[in-house]
Amino acid sequence: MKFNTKVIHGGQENIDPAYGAVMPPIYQTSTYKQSTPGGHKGFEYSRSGNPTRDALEKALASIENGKHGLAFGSGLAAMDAVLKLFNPGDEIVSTNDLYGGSYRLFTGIFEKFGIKFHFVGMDDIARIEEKINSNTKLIWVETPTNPMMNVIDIQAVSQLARKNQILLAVDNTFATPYLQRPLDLGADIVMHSATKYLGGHSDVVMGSLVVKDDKLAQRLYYIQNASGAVPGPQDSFLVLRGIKTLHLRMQRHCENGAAVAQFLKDHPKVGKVYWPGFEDHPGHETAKKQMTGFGGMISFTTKDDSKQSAVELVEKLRVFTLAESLGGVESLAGHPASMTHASIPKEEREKTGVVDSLIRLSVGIEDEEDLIEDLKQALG
Ligand code: P1T
Repeated sequence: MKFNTKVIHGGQENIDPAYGAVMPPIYQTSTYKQSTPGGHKGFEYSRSGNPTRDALEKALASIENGKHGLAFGSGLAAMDAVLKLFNPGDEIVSTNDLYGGSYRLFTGIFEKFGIKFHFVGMDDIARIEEKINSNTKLIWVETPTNPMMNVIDIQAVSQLARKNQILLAVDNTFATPYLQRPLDLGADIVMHSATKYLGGHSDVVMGSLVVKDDKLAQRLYYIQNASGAVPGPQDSFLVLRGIKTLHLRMQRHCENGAAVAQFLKDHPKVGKVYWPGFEDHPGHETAKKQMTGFGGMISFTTKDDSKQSAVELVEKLRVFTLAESLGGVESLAGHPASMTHASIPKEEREKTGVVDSLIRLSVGIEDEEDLIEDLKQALG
């Protein structure tokens, strides 16, 4: 099956044996009748498993070319499950530019439990290699990164991980499996904030993991069930529905992203524009190699490099909504330093370019002309 067919049919065989419903019913139930203790029809309690969630998990596995999908109550809950694979004394090498909440989970929660994190710029593989020692258990890659749009060579990192028998996890939230499939490039775990493009309509908070390896899937399933951060059936239904139009939405996100990025680049009141589709973007060649398009996420600075001009700009936007999050049908604008990345100390975030004049756009699927008009009026 090719990708556009998979988003609609992948893992969805025999979805409703009872009546043949084309979409799985929302099994709004916490538990299931047993005929004798332990005698059930595949589900016993909805933390352990629910048919609607199961349909979604199979779809997730299918579109990422994996074997096992696991859904969680949020993207951070999915990451939390990955981190619970490890023990005190274990070390993790992570990209230094990543979602602020991911950084907070690593440093604010798991460091306390004795896991050591190294944050490095992953444009140079040698920097990752420098941090690897016998305690290193995981490399955490986010690509393109949030919000600086750095592109990390998944295949190159996976070769390094394999050589050292370290797991590689890739946060594929920005790219989506429409543009990039990390498991095909050698990653062991692919993670999503399904809140974003997979859900696609800004109406659900959810996370997911997909893996190929049976043993790793079993360990993650154990954590999913034992820790219990699972999504409900209604949300599972919504994300499954969202996935069915992922390919169409992503096409438009990419087209609008390209138009908005070029408009910003040409505008005299704009400073730097970060979008991997530009030939002069340092990760452009890698993006061309591992992605099938450049997406609709763009970050840029204002020309005068001041917080004031950035804040004024986002306040003036009318079609773009000033809000956290990304990946929905509607265009959003954010000020990372005071919103999504406020949990990273100023000194740390400025090292990676998250300065006070930085604005992040999630370009939606509206008419391109309206988006550009809106930016034009806001830039004055
Ligand atoms: O919000 P949640 O579903 O828990 O996902 C966390 C997360 C993980 N990884 C990436 C790359 C993300 O962008 C996010 C969430 N990000 C935002 C809310 C944001 O506006 O950047």
